[in-house]
Amino acid sequence: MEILFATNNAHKLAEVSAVLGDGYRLVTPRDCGVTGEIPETQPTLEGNALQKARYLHARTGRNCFADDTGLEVEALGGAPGVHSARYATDGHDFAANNRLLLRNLEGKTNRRARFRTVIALILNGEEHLFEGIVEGHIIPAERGAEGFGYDPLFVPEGGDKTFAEMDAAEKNAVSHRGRAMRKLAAYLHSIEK
Ligand code: ITT
Repeated sequence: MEILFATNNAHKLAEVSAVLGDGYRLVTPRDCGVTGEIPETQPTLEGNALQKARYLHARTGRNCFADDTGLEVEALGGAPGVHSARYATDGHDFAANNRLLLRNLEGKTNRRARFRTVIALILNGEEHLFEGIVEGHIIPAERGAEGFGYDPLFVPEGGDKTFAEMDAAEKNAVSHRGRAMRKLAAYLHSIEK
């Protein structure tokens, strides 16, 4: 089956295709002639995931899905949350976002945080949502060079490596996106039977 994934983030694409496996051919917005930013202007992850999927579905008519992810830090009242991409600046400046996060957590003993992903799937015109959450904590300085975004600062519960110290398979096994994607993959498998 061919399915369109509404992302411009190459790291996400690699993580997601590893979970879906060989039975699915993932195509990108660029492959379908849709270039530029896909709007994500809603106040929730659910709203943004649906907005991105609907935007692409309206332009291509294809089966598609989109993911929106936020880092929710307990001591910051759930921030940066839905604003995770543009926490420090207008663009996707991962280094600046990480610096601001560390600055805002200075002196705080509660470092608990979680990543939450919502995936919106539009399949044969019907919408479905899948959620994945991973609990963990924010460490005081970046560690590791894999992954992207806040990965160098996030240690998932039950281990001591950051996501940026894991390869894609290790991260997918416990991550927010891996969890949401396995729900999506199980749904696709169930309807193909
Ligand atoms: P697309 O919208 O093109 O898919 P994006 O990078 O904007 O890519 P999101 O809106 O879902 O993706 O994510 C918002 C931000 O959250 C993103 O820019 C990263 O800083 C952070 N983020 C998302 N997933 C992450 C992950 O698995 N690990 C670390 N940080 C992540």
